[in-house]
Amino acid sequence: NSDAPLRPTHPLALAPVIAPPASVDGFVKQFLANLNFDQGVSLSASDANDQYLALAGTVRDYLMARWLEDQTRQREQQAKTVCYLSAEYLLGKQLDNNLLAARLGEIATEALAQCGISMDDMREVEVEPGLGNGGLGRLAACFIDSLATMSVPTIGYGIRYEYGIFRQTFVDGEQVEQPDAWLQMGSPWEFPHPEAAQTISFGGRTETYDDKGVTRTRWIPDWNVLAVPYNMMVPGYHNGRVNTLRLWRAVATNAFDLRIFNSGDYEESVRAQTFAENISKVLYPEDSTPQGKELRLQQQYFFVAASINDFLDNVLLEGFDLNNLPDRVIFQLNDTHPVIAVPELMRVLVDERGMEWEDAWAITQKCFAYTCHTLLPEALEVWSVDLLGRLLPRHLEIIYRINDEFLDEVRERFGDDMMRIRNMSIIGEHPYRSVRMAYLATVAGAKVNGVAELHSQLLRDKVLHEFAEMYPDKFTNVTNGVTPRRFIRLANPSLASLITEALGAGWTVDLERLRGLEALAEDPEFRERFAAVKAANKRHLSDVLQRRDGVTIDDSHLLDVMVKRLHEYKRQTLKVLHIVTEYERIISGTVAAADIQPRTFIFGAKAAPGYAMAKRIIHLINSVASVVNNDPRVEGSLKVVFPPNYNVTLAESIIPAADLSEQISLAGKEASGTGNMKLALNGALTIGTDDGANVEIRQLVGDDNFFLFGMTEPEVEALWAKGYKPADFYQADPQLRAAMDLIASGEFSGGDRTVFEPIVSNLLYDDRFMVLADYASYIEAQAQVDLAYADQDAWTRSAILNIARCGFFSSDRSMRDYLDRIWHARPLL
Ligand code: GPQ
Repeated sequence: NSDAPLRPTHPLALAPVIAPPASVDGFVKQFLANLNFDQGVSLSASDANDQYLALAGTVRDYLMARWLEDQTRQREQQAKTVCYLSAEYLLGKQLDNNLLAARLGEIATEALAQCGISMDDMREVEVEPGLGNGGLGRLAACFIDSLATMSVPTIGYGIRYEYGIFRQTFVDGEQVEQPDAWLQMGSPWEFPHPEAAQTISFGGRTETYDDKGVTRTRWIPDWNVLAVPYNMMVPGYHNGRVNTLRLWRAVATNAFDLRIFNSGDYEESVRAQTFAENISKVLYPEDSTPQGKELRLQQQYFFVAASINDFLDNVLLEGFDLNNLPDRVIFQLNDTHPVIAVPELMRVLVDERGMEWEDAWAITQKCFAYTCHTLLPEALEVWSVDLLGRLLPRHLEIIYRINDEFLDEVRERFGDDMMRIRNMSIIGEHPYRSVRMAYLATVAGAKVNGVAELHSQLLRDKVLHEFAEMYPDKFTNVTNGVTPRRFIRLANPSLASLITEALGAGWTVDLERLRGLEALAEDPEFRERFAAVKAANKRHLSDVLQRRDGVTIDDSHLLDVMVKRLHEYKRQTLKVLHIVTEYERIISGTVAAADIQPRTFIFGAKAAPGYAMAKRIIHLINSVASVVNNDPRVEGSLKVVFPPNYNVTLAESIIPAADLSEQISLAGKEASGTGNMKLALNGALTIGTDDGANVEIRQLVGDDNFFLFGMTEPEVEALWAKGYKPADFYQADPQLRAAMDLIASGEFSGGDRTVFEPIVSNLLYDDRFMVLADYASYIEAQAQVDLAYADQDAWTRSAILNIARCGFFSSDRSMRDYLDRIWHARPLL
């Protein structure tokens, strides 16, 4: 009978999955097959991009068997799955990472060589997917790497932006943004699955109806889009596991209207398509300042609705009892961007799956946990009730009901305290009625965590103190971490070899083993070898910058590094004031150029395109650079380098070369920082305030190996309370006055005093982030840096101790903390 399924007869068809042989020969064959059959070119006719795409395809082929096996294993075991919901994943390049995970590095390099291709050329061709802004997005990428390495069943859910973070260029020292067309030359690491698309609805209204005597609500939306999943492999390091990153692309439900097209109105015929596809068109380039844009709310709902429904429809087995959902999944909310997932899960459970409200709410409260990444009040996302109600009317109703019941609970607990009710309400009334997404996440989440000890403390004591009073057990801390695979093993291969030689290879997955370097810090020969690695990394950075931007750096200089998004609270202006101070001291004759420790200052920073002050500060840095670098009086003593378009790839060259790590935010403003961890783990000493994870870094490395300066958070508060007048600091400190006056004089702007006047007057008369108050202390700490660096051998010892004592900052440890304190999930067998 023709309906009977065909039984496989070929032996290969009986194997679960197939993988090419892990040999140079096997690799060559697979590579050439990809080049011929997938790229459609012969080796002799291929260009570097063809070769790169075929190479990526080959690496994929090796990982494929493990990926498919893991999918089967995860389906069979039905273990609790971590669903990480994040609007950003700042992945960095994939080729080296995946070669390393699959232990294919040497085989692939040799195989390519046999085909006359250099691996370095392939690395150059790859474009990094910049699907995130900064720390928050890079953290998500480190976390999924660690979860795969720890065999934890995980799905990373996010958005496949067609354009990632803008490419930064400088024109006359000012930032100009170019679109990041990262998909243009092909994207070999992703697998689209149009057959698994989800339909995502928007707008319309709600209505009640009678369902066998029960009144129920339904949502009648008025437009929808398709969410098409693009899967990427997330290979674990040397453990044969491959998890999935599933990014959603928006596609129109009806491609275009043929009737209108045929009538000749081509623009109108594709209007719906353009409209729908705009949803995943571009990453919002704001960092720590959400812009209340309608399209952004569309993006947020789009990706979380697709993710939740994907999990319920496709990951759960048919007939799964949703009462057991908390045993099967935890949805981790990476900041407030995905928080609209809370009412979405409620809507699905109540309206679509017919669950009672109380039961659905009990389940929902166990399925979500929320990570907050900020302390800046202006960075807490709110959506106007007006917009939310127009775009997602049913979700707004659900939020109102959650809030009503929550406020009843508040009254029950604390009495009819109007002030408290107003403060804690999920709905804010001023300046307009709005939904406070952080409060919704806090009420709905099983746990709320900050990202460093100090940050979590300040969340409990300040930002969310009334919630912490009500739910003390909800609040916890998980200090951030970074993946040692990408940021030590791959970025700093010479250091990695040195460590492996000394301690064995286990440190890559057990970073506390770096403790073993403490003893070696006392060994002069080891110190010498470490110093040689640092010098080689500086020369490598110099080569990279020479090729990229036509600038070089001198490996005899102290390399002073400040790389992070441009933000006033991070205080790049304080760094500029230090540079200008050093410059002024030399040109005024206060010190002889020959008497100072030669330094190269390197900046990397993008400013949000709409953040005028941040862009002006970029202009100032570039202007100071161009004057300092062209003044023969300071030649050989001071150099300022600001390569454009700082990204993960450039970070991987800068961080291993750094001597000094600038972590100089105003205390109480930086939630954690993660660049601070990467730099310390690569043997840079930190100059920093008592802020974010700096606090924990200093505790671990010890005061002798850290340059602390500035006010503490309580001192900052006290100064505010007393009344902060920055101009008083200016008046009282001649050195500060000289530096500020030099900027105000037009020295760095061709005599034009207007260009940087807004920066100067902001510092003098407003200075929200107390740059002037911390200036003297910073300059003093920098003098200590110079003194310390003069003793190269002692400096090297401190650098090694920094590495030895920072194993805590592995994202593997962060993942263990999330698993123990929040997720209660387990590695797969
Ligand atoms: N962070 Cl709220 C971002 O990168 N973007 C954001 O929108 C917010 C926070 C950062 C934060 O500033 C750093 O201190 C953290 O180290 C990082 O998130 C990861 O937690």
